[in-house]
Amino acid sequence: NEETLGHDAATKKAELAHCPPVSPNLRGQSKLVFKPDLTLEEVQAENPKVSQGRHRPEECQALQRVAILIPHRNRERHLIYLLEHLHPFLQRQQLDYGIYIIHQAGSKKFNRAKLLNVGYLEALKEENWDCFIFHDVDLVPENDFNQYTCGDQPKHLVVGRNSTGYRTEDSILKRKKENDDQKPTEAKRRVLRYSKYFGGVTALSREQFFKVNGFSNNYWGWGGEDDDLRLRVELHKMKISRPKPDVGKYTMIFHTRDKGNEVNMGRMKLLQQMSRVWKTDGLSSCTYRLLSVEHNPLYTNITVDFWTAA
Ligand code: UDH
Repeated sequence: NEETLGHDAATKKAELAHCPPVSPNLRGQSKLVFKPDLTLEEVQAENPKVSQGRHRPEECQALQRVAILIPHRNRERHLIYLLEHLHPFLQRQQLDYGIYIIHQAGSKKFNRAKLLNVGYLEALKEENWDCFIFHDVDLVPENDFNQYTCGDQPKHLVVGRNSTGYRTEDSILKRKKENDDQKPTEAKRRVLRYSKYFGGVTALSREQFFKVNGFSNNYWGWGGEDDDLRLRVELHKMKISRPKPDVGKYTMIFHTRDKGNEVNMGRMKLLQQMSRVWKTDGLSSCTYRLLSVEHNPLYTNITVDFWTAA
């Protein structure tokens, strides 16, 4: 009967050995192909074992439960491509994972960081995830040795992107800094001194993200929120780790700047306030109106509105 079956399944799970630290199913670097007319239904058919955006290995007990959080608005095509590549990628890594899309309703200013705070808070209502991957929708990992797991320090997983010739982000920033305003203000110099790219795709454990009070909620439009998180991490004496350049490679799907995500001209000022405000601006103060939580086959869709009272 059903009760016995349930018991058997539970016993079987308890008996499963832990998965190895490095999965035997990894393939390394792969060339990514994006079919222009690919549909979500096709991706669904390619992933019959994924249910409600979740999957865990059958052959062993995953080492971590990992939630992938993707901020989203009006990037449906990118989402299809990312899902197509990410599901098999995560399965090859033998992870117990769930993919969450956090969708900002309306057409007002986009807030990537606040969406990611919402994702963290809402995902934890469903499962006590060990690890969170904060993932832009347009970045597709090329090498499955790039582990989507958390370590004892926060991780930045994007070392190089095809769009910038896979140059490491530090070398890009260095050049940018040299070409920037001839005479940067003292305040700007202070902020830039730490400048190291921490955007695109990052991995923080549940505890690491909680410790820094998550992202700031105050970055509306493009830029700054990733630097703010890096400053929070550094303030808490954590050290960012990165994969080797040949492993941390991503293909960035080309796009132009989105409407509603114009450059945030106030970002430098916000960055300077970080050490004063991090305790009161973050997960602890993240208010939003939850419009819906839909469990789709390939992902959970969380839709929020920031512009009407919670
Ligand atoms: N995002 C959306 N919808 C938006 C804006 C942002 O889904 O309207 C999400 C998405 O996950 C995206 C992430 O937020 O990957 C980061 O935003 P972004 O892709 O605009 O940032 P990025 O730095 O690009 O990749 C900046 C604009 C590039 C214009 C370059 C023209 N040469």
